[in-house]
Amino acid sequence: MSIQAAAGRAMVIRHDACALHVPGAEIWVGVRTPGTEVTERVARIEATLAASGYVFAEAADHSDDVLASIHDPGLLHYLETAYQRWIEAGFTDDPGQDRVVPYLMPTAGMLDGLPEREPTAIHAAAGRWCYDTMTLIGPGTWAAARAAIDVTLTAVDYVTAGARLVYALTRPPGHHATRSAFGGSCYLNNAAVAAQALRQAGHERVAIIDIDAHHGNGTQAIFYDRADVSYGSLHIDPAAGWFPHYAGFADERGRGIGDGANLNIALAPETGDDNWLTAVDQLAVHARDRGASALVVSLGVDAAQDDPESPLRVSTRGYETAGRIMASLRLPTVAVQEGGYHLDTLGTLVDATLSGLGG
Ligand code: SP5
Ligand code: ZN
Repeated sequence: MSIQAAAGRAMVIRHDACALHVPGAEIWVGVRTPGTEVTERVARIEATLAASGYVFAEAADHSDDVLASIHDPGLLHYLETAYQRWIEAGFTDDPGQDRVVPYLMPTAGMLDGLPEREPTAIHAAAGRWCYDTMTLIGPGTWAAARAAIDVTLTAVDYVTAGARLVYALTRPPGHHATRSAFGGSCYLNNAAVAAQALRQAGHERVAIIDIDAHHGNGTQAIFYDRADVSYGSLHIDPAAGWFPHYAGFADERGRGIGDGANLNIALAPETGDDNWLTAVDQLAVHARDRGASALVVSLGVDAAQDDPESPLRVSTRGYETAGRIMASLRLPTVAVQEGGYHLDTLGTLVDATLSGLGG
């Protein structure tokens, strides 16, 4: 493997299959809306980075080893087989639903202590592993999500081989996926897989900094009881009524030996650059204080000015500064793409952040 990228410039890892996920819609408050996590996102980011002269490499196939240590095998098996089961059950014709969508979720309150059984019907299983109605499964969903894991693990390989900064152009995103549940347009947790792979490559302590506009409840949950992988996130305040609503509060600091390894900074609508960057600074200090020797950046750009999914109003220059703040940690870094939905500025925002991260 040759590390061809110029000093200071991120290398980009990609996979054609990340475009195969076509959610088709998001069911939001019961209404079928077009959705914003669209296939075109990757093409837009790729076009901008290619025009800026980044060096690209194709993802290489990787085994399920790391993936299986992050996610419940039941979730992996479900995601791999759900669409085929849905088709075989005939839902495309009757009632006319061509994507896997849950209709019933077995919440803790519903079960009230009963064992969680594997339901027979696929339309019941659809709510066994998924916690919202916005994260649909289509024919290419598994292929794309699994390809994003190969993109992520290939990025880790390059960093392990000595690259300072590698960008994993992942789609679908991952930070809302927990060990055994998916949602928030995420299926498999790419950033968590990156952190775990860096641990297995010999980094005793890994830091994750999540700058996506939303709290990465999945990543937080996966490492909540651990001291070796810290998680820091700045995000739109869930208490102000924003997804994921039930997580992302400042008093969530980790549990047991993980106490203090988790840091949430919740920000008000219309926060803008100054206070957003102050929070990025605090996350960098936290990552340094935890003694990390490698960094994973959950690089969502949906806090941007024009993004339809958040009101944080961060500028392109703000993203570049955020990159520079994180680069000041001087750690080998894997940046993993999360959200970002304003197609016309998506590539520029990612480019700006990577430029800053390049130091
Ligand atoms: C990875 C990531 O950024 N996931 C974000 C998931 C949050 N989606 C919440 C969508 C809420 C409904 N949006 C409909 C907007 C109607 N104006
Ligand atoms: Zn987001």
